[in-house]
Amino acid sequence: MRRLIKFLLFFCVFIFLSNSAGAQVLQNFDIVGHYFVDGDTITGLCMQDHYLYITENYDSLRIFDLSLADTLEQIGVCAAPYIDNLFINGDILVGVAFNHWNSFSIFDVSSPYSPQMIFSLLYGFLIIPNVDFQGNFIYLPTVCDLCTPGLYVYDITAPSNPILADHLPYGEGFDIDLYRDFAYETTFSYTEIAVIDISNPYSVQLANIIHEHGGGVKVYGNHLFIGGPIWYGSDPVRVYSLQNPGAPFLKYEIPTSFGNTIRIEIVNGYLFALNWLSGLIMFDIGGFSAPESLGFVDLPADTNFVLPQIAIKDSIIYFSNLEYGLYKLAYTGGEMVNTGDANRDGDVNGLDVVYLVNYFKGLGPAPPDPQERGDTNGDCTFNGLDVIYLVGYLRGGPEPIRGFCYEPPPD
Ligand SMILES: [Ca+2]
Ligand SMILES: [Ca+2]
Repeated sequence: MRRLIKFLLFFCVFIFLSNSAGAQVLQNFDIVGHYFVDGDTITGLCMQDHYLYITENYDSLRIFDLSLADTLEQIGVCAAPYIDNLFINGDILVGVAFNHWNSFSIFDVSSPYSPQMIFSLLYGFLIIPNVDFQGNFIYLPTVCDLCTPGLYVYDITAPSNPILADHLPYGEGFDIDLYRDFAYETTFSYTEIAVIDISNPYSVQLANIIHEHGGGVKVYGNHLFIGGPIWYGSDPVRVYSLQNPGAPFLKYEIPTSFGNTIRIEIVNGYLFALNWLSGLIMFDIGGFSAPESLGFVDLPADTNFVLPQIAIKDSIIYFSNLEYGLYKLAYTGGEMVNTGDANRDGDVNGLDVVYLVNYFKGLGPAPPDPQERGDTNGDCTFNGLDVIYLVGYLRGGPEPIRGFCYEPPPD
């Protein structure tokens, strides 16, 4: 009953805020595409390589190949009932629901031209806002109606037949991210962050509790970023060090102008704080300078309590906005740092390896911004290991990343 009251309150205030927030304000962003505007409902959104995945009208999964054209070129579609958010890991796409009975579904997207729903759980989860993957396990923070809330862990070694590995009946889960042997889970009470030992996915243990507000959560490098939740309009994004992953300590606070950060995405040192009322703020958190706000987008608010998602490639951002469709946004605030592009010619390729090798042999100039463009492994030092990392990337390894290297001055 308490939960029902909370939801009704949530919804009523949402309607009030939705009606009072119709304006569209952008700073350092342009809307360069707007799709599905005729009453279509876009909820889930994610990207992998050059494929964009969305769920539409609570009934279908659509896959687009972004390499084919500037417009959206649909190449695959399948039935996908009641999905609010999408998360992808390799050939496995997981869809989750907030307020529908299809709690979570699994799709095989090994062929993007013919995606298949291979599993769907009609259970009693009321809300699964987020999902994270590690190995063959998925981690679902949940609010439940017909089950006990908390963190559910499924073994998806056989993705069409997920097996419940463990359940930690702690709190009502909101958002989650994983780092090494730990999961960091914010809860629907928004008053604490649970640190959960997941070294044995069949026996996960509560390891620590951070008594602070928590909405969106994201691990980047060896730092944990926590957004201020719904109702906390002025909460900053807090940055915790994960030097000791089981006992994060607060290192820095990034002020936000509109708080309510229910989701955080970070790509190559650029942090996107997604606001509950359908906007986002972009911060530069990479390199050695103090994080700074680069711009924001404030679009018409949703009319339902669904968490927006974004997908980012280069300086293009796709943003799901429920009944207002899918937006394609371009960042116009200047050149974004392309880590690995040591010679700053716009591409990351073998010439950058040559450039770095020459520099370390004393035969050529240092890269412009050596720490930001040359520190390809993001460990906040610039040395020969970065050349090895860059060569690894060009041979199919992980992408170069900018580290969060800022050290706030001592108090
Ligand atoms: Ca280059
Ligand atoms: Ca480095």
